[in-house]
Amino acid sequence: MAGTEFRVYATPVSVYSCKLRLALALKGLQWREVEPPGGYGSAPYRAIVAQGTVPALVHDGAVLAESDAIIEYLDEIGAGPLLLPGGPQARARARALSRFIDTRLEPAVRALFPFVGSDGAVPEATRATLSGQMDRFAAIVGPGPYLSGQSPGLPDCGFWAVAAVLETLNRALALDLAMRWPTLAGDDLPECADHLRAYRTALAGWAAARGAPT
Ligand SMILES: N[C@@H](CCC(=O)N[C@@H](CS)C(=O)NCC(=O)O)C(=O)O
Repeated sequence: MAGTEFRVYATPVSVYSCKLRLALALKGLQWREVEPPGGYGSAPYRAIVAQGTVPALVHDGAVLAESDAIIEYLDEIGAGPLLLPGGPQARARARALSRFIDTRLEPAVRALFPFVGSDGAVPEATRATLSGQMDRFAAIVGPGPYLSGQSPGLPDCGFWAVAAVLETLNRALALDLAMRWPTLAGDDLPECADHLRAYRTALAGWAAARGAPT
């Protein structure tokens, strides 16, 4: 990949930005990270990235959005080690886990954001939805040691980012949820540990700015 720059639009607190950072780090790539001009969703940013979401990747004349699509693109152009396993069934399972994390688990976690620093208690229904999705997630995880099998991959990146958010919310909202994860932690991988540490610091700053315990 010599000579081709990877420019990433991302923000410090965005869970999907963290997911992409972990994928880039696992791939051993260098990238230049910039914040979206005017913030995500702004007109100046949408002039560059039509979706208005972070993360986005600018590479070789293309502007790509959606974390899964970006990570699969990096696999397909041969950038660093593959983050999807070999074999159609294993790949389908890894993609299904990643979709579950992005479309079921993460939204159930995100539903707690409005309560951070607010006087209102988390409604029992919101909490029940989250613990239900955590149970379903635990039920679909394979034998490991990583979500994607023998080596860390696409679903691990998304999961480690969401787990960091959940740990922050658990403290900020005193949820008392059991934080036991079914597979190995990204913190044990030297290439991911610093990114996860920086992400947790950003999340703690976000919670503290809202007056919540960190
Ligand atoms: N499915 C997208 C989700 C990206 C996303 O929703 N990112 C949030 C920040 S974590 C965002 O850009 N929100 C602004 C918006 O939806 O307009 C992905 O995987 O990249």
